[in-house]
Amino acid sequence: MICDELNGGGISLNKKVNENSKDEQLEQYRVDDREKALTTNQGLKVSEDEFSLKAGERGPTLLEDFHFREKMTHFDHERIPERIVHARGYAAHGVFELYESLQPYTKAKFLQTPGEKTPVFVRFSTVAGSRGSGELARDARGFATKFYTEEGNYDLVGNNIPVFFIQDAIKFPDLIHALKPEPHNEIPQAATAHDTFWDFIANNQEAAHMVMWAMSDRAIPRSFRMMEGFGVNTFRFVNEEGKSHFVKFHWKPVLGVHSVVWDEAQKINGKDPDFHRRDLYESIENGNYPEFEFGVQLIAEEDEFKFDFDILDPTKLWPEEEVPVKIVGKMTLNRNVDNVFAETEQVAFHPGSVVPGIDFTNDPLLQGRLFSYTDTQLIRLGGPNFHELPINRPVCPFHNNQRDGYGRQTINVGRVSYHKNSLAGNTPTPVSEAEGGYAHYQEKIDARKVRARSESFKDHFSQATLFWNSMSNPEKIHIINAFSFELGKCLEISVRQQVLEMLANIDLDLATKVGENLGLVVQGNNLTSNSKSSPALSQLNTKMKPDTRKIAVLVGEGFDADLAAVLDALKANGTQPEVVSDHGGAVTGEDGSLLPVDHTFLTADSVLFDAVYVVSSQGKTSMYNKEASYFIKEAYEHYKPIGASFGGEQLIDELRLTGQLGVLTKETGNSFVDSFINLIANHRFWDRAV
Ligand code: HDD
Repeated sequence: MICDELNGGGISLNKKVNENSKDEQLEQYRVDDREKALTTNQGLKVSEDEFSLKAGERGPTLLEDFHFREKMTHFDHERIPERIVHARGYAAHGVFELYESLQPYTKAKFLQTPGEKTPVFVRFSTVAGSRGSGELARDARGFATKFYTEEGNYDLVGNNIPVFFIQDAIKFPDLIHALKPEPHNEIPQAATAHDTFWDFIANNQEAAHMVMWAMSDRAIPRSFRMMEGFGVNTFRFVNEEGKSHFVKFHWKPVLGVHSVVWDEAQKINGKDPDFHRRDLYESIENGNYPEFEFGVQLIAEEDEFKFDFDILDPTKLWPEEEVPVKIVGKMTLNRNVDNVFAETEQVAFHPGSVVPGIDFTNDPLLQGRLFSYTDTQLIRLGGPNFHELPINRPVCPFHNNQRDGYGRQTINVGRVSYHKNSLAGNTPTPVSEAEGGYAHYQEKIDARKVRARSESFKDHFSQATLFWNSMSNPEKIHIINAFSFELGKCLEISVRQQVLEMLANIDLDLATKVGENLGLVVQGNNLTSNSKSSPALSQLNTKMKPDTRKIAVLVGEGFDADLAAVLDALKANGTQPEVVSDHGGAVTGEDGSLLPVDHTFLTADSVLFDAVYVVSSQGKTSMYNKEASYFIKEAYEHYKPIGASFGGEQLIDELRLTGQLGVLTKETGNSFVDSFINLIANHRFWDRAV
């Protein structure tokens, strides 16, 4: 489609929407202040910016100092309310490319032609914490994508967990009140490990399924680049013939789904609370563009009732083995934002921003979401014109009779701002469905108005058990430990006991083991008898790749001259070796060559790396050995691959780690690199005895 008009800062005249359209639009708003004269906001050149205007050098500041007043007033108003949920987020620009046409299912233009590229903007987030909270919180992650399509903005506002805590949006304020820090003391920050959250869960057992995900490794991802995304709610595709399919949306990370361990997550929050945003930012800056494949699960309308769960229930997933995920495209994030406030903070998502061919279902959580998102932007972004902010503008023209309001930027010319009219030829005018006008799917409804929940929504445990059954042994241990940690932080024994009884409804063994850790006895029985499992749910079945993994290379003075070749080979295999030593600057090799040091033991820590490579050094000090030993032991306890060569084996031996699972000491040269890369691709060695 050709965008044939310039609309208040829209894209250039007569230009087809392509992958660069959004960037070109944003370019009109970018300002580079470098090498310019300092002015006030009125454009007045300023001669002095160090001192306020005073009555005498030691006298009071004068009210007439308009420069001081403007500067200070602007500063005083620089903050806006943070998002009530998903406050801590980080975003990037990218492009979505379609592989396979979805034309049989939807008429959405950006999903018709293989090879078609659409600009996107993606914001990842944690849910519970404030804007400044640590990013390794045990929490769901938001995964919100704005597609700037030729038919308007389409927002896919999802999470990295495919189900939700509640079935009806009316309970969302209750859930979030229980989840957020407790109101009497505002503790704890960005954590579910407190009484009100678990009291809510135990008394609203529809949360059983999501809480299993939230206590699993999914809630502590290694990277935004290594987690799945899910639209969660059931949406509807409508094709050109008006036929409808139910659809669930998926993002599958090309690098696979990987997590850190809980002890590591807590330490990272202290060592580098920006760990996830730094990872995303640096990956894009280094050209390691994060990639996610786009998939859909489709159910024909006539098959709506063929499943042993209600497909509109947002606490249920559609097992991939029953309803396969059809991969139809790929998103690549290839550009960091220029300004976090202007873009990441001001972006406004809304699951109700759809294009023709994508529609809603009666999923009662989705229905409530359709109200909440616009409402929240009104307070957060200060009025009804947030769609005019550069990051939110569609790349196609928009015309209507809406006018005025705080911060209005568009200058709508003419005197007509109403429909119907004769003075402007009755324009802007609605267009027919055939011409691209959005028409809601004409679902037949024959019902009474009731405040009720469908009987088909009342099984809260079968899929929680399905999730548990699908976990590998190490994943089960992590879940048991997570419940034990979280409930162990609850002060009320009654809350702990109630949750334990809820767990007994999911799996008695799970409940018993958590009970043992808490010193409590399970009273109830296992309600469910679901023996099904879904291999797609286990992270052990994900893709294993070494790409972009960070290796801490522990090097002291006097390293072997052949080290450089090994480091090059590790880089050639897609990993990122970084040199850590006991001092900054460079270390000197036995042949006099210099190796720049990236970090010292003071500024780096094993939790910030995926693997450790230990190299000998003749001039090692006892302090070096102490620091390196701590580094290696901690990496070992976090199940990470460890390699040693050029005499580094000696330290591994002293630590009694030689021959342990995932510890490589016996090989050299190319064989060492190949074996080490395989270990790194394996991510972790869960069966290691620690
Ligand atoms: Fe929501 C933000 C995802 C249920 C109300 N939500 C928000 C964001 C994501 C999600 C990723 C952050 C967007 C951004 O980065 O700016 N929310 C979900 C998912 C849900 C869900 C996957 C379950 C299917 N949300 C949900 C319900 C309600 C809300 C049931 C209320 C009825 N969500 C909001 C909100 C937020 C929001 C209050 C806060 C900031 C914002 O919208 O822009 O409107």
